[in-house]
Amino acid sequence: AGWDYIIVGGGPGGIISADRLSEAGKKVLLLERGGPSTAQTGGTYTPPWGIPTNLTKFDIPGAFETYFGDTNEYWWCNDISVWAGCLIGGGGTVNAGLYWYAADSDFGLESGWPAGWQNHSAFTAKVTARLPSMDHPSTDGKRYLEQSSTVMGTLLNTQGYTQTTINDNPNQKEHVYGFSSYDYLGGKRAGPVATYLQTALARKSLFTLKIYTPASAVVRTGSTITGVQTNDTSLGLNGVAPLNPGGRVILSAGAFGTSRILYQSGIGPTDMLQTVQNSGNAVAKKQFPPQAQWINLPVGFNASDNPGVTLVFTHPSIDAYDSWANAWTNPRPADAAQYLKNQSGVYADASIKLNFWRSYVGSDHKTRYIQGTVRPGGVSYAMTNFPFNSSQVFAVTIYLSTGLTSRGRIGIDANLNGVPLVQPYFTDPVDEATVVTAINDIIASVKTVPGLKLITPDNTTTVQNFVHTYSAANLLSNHWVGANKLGSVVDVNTRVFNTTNLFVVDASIIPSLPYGNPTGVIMSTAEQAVAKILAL
Ligand code: 6FA
Repeated sequence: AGWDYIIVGGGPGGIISADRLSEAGKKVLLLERGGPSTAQTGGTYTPPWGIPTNLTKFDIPGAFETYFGDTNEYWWCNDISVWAGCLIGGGGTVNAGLYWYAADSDFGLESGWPAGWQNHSAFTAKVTARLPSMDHPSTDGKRYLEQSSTVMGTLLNTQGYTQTTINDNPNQKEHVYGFSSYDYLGGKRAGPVATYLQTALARKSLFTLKIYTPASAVVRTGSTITGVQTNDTSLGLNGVAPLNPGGRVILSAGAFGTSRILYQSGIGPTDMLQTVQNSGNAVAKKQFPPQAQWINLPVGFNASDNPGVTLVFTHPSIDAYDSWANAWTNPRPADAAQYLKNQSGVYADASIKLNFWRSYVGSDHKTRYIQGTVRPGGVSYAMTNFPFNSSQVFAVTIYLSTGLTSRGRIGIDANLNGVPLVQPYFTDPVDEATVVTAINDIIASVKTVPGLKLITPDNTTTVQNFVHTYSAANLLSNHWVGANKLGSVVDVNTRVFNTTNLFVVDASIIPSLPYGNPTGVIMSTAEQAVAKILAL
């Protein structure tokens, strides 16, 4: 009564792994610490809009901006200090849904990937066949609330950018802009939950999903894993879910979640293992091995996240949509009714309307890309002494993506909460200088667009100082990769070094950030990882 594969974590990495392994005839247990999310998964958090609907906060793209600051935020992991989703679908259920098909350089040797990972296209195609991207998610085929993309497109045209459909040519990220590509289908959030998880669940004899079932550690004898410690005694003696002989465990608990499970299993750098050892948390320490069994690996190092700096503008054409403040509690009645009727209108996509990319060569002669995102609203980013009309506000965030060299470290604090130990932003000053240059380029063209006003940064600061003093909390973009990097913590087949049957398949194995928001690359990575694991 054991399992061929036990997968910990039902985010994009875990769900895709579970589906492909059960498809291959393996007996698979998927453990998810959180509960239902979208209506399809049994979620019931529907909007207080008067009309009966089964569309939850996680189904409705336009609810995205209201995930932050709700009264009952059960979807966020309560023991991780940055935003992370702890429910079915993980971050993929609470993110903005921006979805970029993987480019070749996203898996390139130059991006830190080991040899053997470059032929991603067949795996990327497996993902896009099930989850085509959508740059006009509204079911009537129209785009809504597009004033900010029109204004910003006008500005970018003066700088030699070309408008394209971004996912038609993922390799082209030089001076291009385009409408947001979303992981939404039928005007609703899609992602692995709506697709891969459904085919897995249909394999009733092979696949089992256990929700509200946190795993604290793997159970191991030296280098060999025999099971996973859970809180559910129906899964085995003392809550240990057992592996079949030859079975394997895959950790897909996200950058912070997977790192913590490794520490609590005695795998990681000495200081983190000592933190577990010194903790009074008996549940976390249930499977913690004696020091002679510790496996020293750089779990948590090399962590990376895109630094993002947000500029705030006004333009008379903009409808700031009240900066989304009322989108959940008190929507514009016509927009709410239109969405509930046939999943069309403003609510059929999230707030981000336009995206743009270009490269810069730094003083170190390295090439770095910036990604810009444009959205109506964003009044909370306004730090300004200029008077402004808040109903005409829009925000442009400049992220540093491919080529960013700064790295930080994630880990756990004394309470075993997941935390950044060293912030990953601008540890290399050339990264910071690149963002400053990119912002100066945008600002230089503001005067070419009639009516366009920059309100943040204002005239009390320089761009250099504005960027330099931008807080880590504001730079955060929740795109953590690298903490369990291929080649450092896991081998080329995603197996944790010095173990025989422990694997990691989630964002944390990805060596460096891709061009765009990472889920497209994470999903392709999961497809390729499963193929490698099955081939072992
Ligand atoms: N990525 C994009 O591509 N586009 C976006 O628009 C985008 N936006 C956001 C965003 O707005 C926010 C607020 C956040 C938090 C992330 C965003 N991202 C975006 C990033 C993207 O969602 C993540 O990179 C992606 O979800 C990472 O996928 P992974 O599979 O690596 O990991 P997850 O954190 O998604 O899932 C881990 C799962 O494991 C969760 O379901 C969690 O509940 C579960 N888990 C954790 N610890 C566990 C344990 N001990 N036992 C059992 N389950 C556990």
